Amino acid sequence: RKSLTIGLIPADGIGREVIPAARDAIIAVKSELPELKFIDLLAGWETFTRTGTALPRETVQTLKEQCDCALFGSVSSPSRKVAGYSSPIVALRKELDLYANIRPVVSVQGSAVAQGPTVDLIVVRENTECLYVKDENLIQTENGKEARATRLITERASTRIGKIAFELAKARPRKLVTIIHKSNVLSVTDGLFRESVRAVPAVSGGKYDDVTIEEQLVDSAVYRLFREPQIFDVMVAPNLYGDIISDAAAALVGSLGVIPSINAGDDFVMGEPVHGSAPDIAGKGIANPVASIRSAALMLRHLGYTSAADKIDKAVNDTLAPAKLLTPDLRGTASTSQVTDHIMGLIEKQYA
Ligand code: NAD
Ligand code: K
Ligand code: MN
Repeated sequence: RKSLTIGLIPADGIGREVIPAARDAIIAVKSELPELKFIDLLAGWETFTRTGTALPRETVQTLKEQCDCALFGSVSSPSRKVAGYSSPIVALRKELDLYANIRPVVSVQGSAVAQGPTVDLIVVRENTECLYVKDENLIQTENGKEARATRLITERASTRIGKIAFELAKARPRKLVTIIHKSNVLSVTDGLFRESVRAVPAVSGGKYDDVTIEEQLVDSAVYRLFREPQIFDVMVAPNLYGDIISDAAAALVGSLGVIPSINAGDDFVMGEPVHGSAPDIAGKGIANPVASIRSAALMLRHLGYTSAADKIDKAVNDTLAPAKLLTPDLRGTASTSQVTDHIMGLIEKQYA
């Protein structure tokens, strides 16, 4: 690659405060990267209220035609139904076929903010189906309203997310995949997910023979996650369980504000902090930029720019571990820009 074109979609709330921090971190490692180009793109609730669409056609087109990858911030989706609105992040994952949501949750060594046992796991969340197909219906019956939703699980999507999980596990010291499901109750849907993931080694020609497979019902998985998170290595889950588990795991390492993710497909990757638009702190300049900065590193790593990603991650860890300069979510008093500037300063020092 001669150049690297990155779409920036801050969207709403603190997305607008933390995506610029992630862009700055990428710029700080530019000597490790091809020529950089950034393109600002619109999406989100605010865009919807102004233009009538939460995901303008132009945004999707520019991503497909001009960008190598993208960074997405967070969107403020209303919890009530609003005519004409649907979540742009869910739509983008579908449009770009970003079928894997990869969320590493790691406690920082020596950090005062992470309490309890050491956590080092990856949640691999299926990103395109389950209840997120959003096929919901509301009808009026004699006994009042009745709502139904479709939960879609396919062999194809379960197999391909399974392959991602095995591939990640293979490269890790413990080489363990834990399948998360509830097939004791949902034997058809979760049963298919479980069977499809279990079948991955058999259809992969011995490639994953050294990977151990375990499974855990989703409710007890959450229980064990809180009691003994060190038993997990790579957790693979259908969309909804994966969403919930990764937010829960975030609590173990201090804050949602430090957990990155990528949405990955075979042809495109989009970095995205796991957190939402945080309306309670938006506009105050105190959002933790670490989740977004780490998402940028994860995206670069996925594209093969290992040394650039290593430099960013090291500067982040060297900022968190001494626990001197932290945002309020980690019980500090620093601002978004103070933390970002500190991380940038450490990256520059690594070149010196
Ligand atoms: P949230 O993740 O926005 O916030 C949960 C809590 O964590 C809040 O107290 C918030 O202040 C805190 N927090 C989150 N990120 C932080 C950061 N970087 N630094 C410091 N504190 C941080 O979840 P929510 O409050 O349930 O949702 C708010 C909005 O975000 C909703 O409209 C929801 O639909 C949306 N949302 C979007 C996404 C996405 O864009 N993918 C994901 C989750 C929620
Ligand atoms: K987000
Ligand atoms: Mn979530």
